[in-house]
Amino acid sequence: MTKLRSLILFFAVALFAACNVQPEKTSDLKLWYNEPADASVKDDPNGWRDDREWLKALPLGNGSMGVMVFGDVNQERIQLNEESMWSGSVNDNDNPEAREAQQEIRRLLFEGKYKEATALTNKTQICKGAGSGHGNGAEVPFGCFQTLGDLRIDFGKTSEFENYYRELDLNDAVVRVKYTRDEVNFQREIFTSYPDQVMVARLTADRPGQLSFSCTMDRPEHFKTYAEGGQLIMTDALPDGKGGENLHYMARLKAIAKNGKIAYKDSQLVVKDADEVILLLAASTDYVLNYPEYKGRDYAEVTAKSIENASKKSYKELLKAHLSEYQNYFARVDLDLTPAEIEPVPTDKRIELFRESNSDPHLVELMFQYGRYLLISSSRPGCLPANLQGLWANKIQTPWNGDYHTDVNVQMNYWPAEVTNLSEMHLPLFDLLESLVKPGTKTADVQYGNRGWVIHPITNVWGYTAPGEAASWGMHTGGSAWISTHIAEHYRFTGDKEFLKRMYPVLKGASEFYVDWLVSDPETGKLVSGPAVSPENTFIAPDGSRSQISMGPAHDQQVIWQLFTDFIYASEELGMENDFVREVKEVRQELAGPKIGSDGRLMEWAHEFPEVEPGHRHISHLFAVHPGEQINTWDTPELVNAAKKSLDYRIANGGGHTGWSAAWLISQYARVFEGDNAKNSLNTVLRKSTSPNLFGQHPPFQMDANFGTTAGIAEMLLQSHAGVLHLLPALPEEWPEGSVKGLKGRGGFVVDMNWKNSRLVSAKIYSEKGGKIRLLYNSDYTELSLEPDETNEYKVELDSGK
Ligand code: FUC
Repeated sequence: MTKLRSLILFFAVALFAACNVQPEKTSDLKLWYNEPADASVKDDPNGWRDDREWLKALPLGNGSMGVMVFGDVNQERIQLNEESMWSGSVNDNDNPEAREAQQEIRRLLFEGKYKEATALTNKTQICKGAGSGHGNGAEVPFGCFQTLGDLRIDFGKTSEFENYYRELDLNDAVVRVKYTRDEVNFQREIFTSYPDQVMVARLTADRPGQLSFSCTMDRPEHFKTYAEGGQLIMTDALPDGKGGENLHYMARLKAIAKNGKIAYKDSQLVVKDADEVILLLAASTDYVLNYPEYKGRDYAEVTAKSIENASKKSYKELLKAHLSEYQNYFARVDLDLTPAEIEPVPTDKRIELFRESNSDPHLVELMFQYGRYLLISSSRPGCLPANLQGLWANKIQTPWNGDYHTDVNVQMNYWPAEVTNLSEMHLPLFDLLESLVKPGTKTADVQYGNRGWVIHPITNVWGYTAPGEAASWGMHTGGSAWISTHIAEHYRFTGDKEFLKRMYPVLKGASEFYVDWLVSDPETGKLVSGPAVSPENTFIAPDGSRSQISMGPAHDQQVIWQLFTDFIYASEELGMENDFVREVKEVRQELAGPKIGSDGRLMEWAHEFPEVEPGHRHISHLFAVHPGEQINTWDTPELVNAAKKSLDYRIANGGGHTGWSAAWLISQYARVFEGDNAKNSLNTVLRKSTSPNLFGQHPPFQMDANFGTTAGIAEMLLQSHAGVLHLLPALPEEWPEGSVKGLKGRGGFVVDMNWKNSRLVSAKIYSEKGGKIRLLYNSDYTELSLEPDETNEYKVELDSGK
C-alpha cells in the first residue's frame, strides 16, 4: 500500500471514530452502520436488478422464515420470506423423443459433427414445455421462489433524529436499531426464532407512552389482508403456472404492548402511546416436500399455534430459547486472523476501504463467520435447503427463479457445512435429494431408458428433474452425480451410519443411472459420458461450430468417478458386497480419466478444443481438485501441476468475474497450496462481489459467493480430503499470526490451532468417534490414534521450528 493510501485510510478511520455511534463492545462479529436502509425507496419490479436499499438491510432467518430489517426510523420495513413461497406446480417436462435419438447424437459427436449433434440435441433431448422459463419462471409451471411480502411499521413522523446506530450481531443473531428523536431514545430488537417459529420484534423507548405506530402487511401481488381474532393476517395463493393457483400461504401478526392501546382496524394494526411493544409474526404455507402432491400442511393452524404459544412467553424467555438454540451451532468455531485491534469503522465503509487496501483481516473473519451465520439462518434441520438467494428475496421474479442450480451453485452453498462444524445444516439438502429420486427415476426412464435416477442443471421444490431448455446449458447430465457426492462427504465428517443407510439407496440409484449411461469411446475404448456439457462453457468444434455438448467432458468424467468412489466406499462401510458393487468397481476402472493438454493444462474436453471464453466463470474440469479428491498432491502430482496451469490461465483471461466463481478459486488455490493466490481470490470477492450488507453478488445478488468464501477460508486453514489431516496448508503471507477453533476434518476430527510468524505453534485435535489419522504440517507427518470419546481432548504439540 502506498503511503498516501495509508494516510487516507488513517484519516477515514479517525473520522468515522470521531463522528459516529459505535458498537458498545468492539467485536469482529458485528455488521454495523450509522445510517438506515431507506424504506421509502421502492423496489425495482425487474427481478434481475438489485435494489440498493434492500442490499443495506440486515438478514435474519430461522431456516424457514427469513426477514430483512431496514432499520428505517420513520417507516420500518421488514421484508419477509418463507422458504416454500414458490409459484408453479408439479409438471411433466420429460421428453419422450430423447431416447430414440441418443445413439445418433453420440455417433455424430464421435464423428466430429458437432453442429448436427447440437441441432438434434436441441430438437430431441431438452425438456418438454417451458422448462425454467429461461430463468423467468414465475408464471410457468417451474415457478419461482418469491417474496412473502413486507411488514411496514409507520411511525407517522418525519422529524430529525440523531445518534443513529444499527447492527446485526452474529454472536446472537439479533438486529438492533437505536436512535434519538425529540430527546427520547428509541430501540428495536429483532430476531427470528427456530424453537418458537416466530419473528420477534421488541420496540422500546426510555420514556413512557412514546410508542405510537401502525403496521400493515403487503406484497406486490396475490395478497389480501384483514384483521381477525386480535391479529393482522395476510393470505392468498400463488399461480401454478398452468392458469390456476397452487401454493397457499399465510402470515399472522400480533402485538403485545405494555400500557397504551392496540387496535386492529381493517388491514391495520394500530398501537398508541405504549411503553414497550412486542410484535410476533408467524408465516407458513401448505407446502410439503413430497412428490408428487407437495401439499398438506395446515398453514392456518400452524401459524395460529406459533403465535398462541409465543404469546404465552415473555420476551426474555423467547430470546433465551432463541439464543441457546442458535449459539449451539454458531459458537462452535472461532477465527482470529490478526492480533491488531479492530478499528471502529461501519461495515459498509469498511467494504469501501477494502477496495483500496485489499487488506482487512477482521473483515475476513466477519465474512467467514457471516457465511456460517447465513447457512444456519437459511438451512436448519427439517427445512428446505438454501437456494440461490439463501432464503432472502424481495421480488416476485427472482433471478434464475431463486432455484437450486445443480451445476455448482447449490453444492457450493453446502461446502462450508461440514468443515465449519455445521453438519446439521447440511441435512435439508439430503431431504431434497431424497425427494428427487421418484421424479428423477421417471426422467431416467423416459429420457434415456436407464435404471436409477437423474437430475440436470436445475431443480425446484416441485421435483423438476428434466434437462434445461437448451443444449448449451441444459444437458448437464452430471447434476445427480455431483449432488450425490454430498452424501459420502457428510458421512466422512460425521460417521453417522444411520444416515448412510438411509441415503444408500439414493447413492445406489445415482450410480445405476451412470452405469447405464456411459458408452465406450470408439477411439480409446474408455467409458465416456455424453451428450454432455462442461457447465456452461463453449468451445470451437473441429467443424467450426460453437458447441457446448461433447462426449466425455472432463467434468462429467470426474463427478462420475467421485460418485462411484463414494458408492464403493459407502458399500464397504455398510458391508455390502454384491454384483452391482462389483460392476461399479469395474466400470470405474474403465472410465476415461483426466488428461493433460499440449500446453500443460488440464483438459476440459476429451479433445483440445479452443475455448470461446478462456476466462469462463465455471471451472468445472477442476472439480477433481476441489471439491472432489481424484486429483491431489499425493496420488496425482502431475495433474495438480496441470490444474495450477489451468487456474492461472483462467485468471489471466479474466476468470473469477462472478462472486461464486471467485469464491471457488479460493478453495482451488488452497487445494494446490497457493495461499497468496487463494487470498487474492478472496480479495476479488470482497472487492467486486460484496454488497453493503455483505451479501454476495453475481451480480445480481446470489448467496453462493458467501458460502463459497467461507468454505474457501476454511480450506486455506485445514484440509482432510486425501486421508491426511493437513494443518495450515495454504496460509497466506498476510495472516502471519492467528488462531482457529472448531474446524472439522473428515473422520470427525475437530481442530484448534494457533500460529505465529507464519508457522504453526500448536494444534489440539479432538476426536469425536475415535480413529487413526495422519497429521501433516509442512512436510512433517505424525500418526495419531485417538480414543472414541467426544469430550476427551488430545493435544498435539508441534515444533514450530521444524
Ligand atoms: C449457473 C451459473 C450462472 C449463475 C446461475 C444461477 O448456471 O453459470 O453464472 O450463477 O448458475
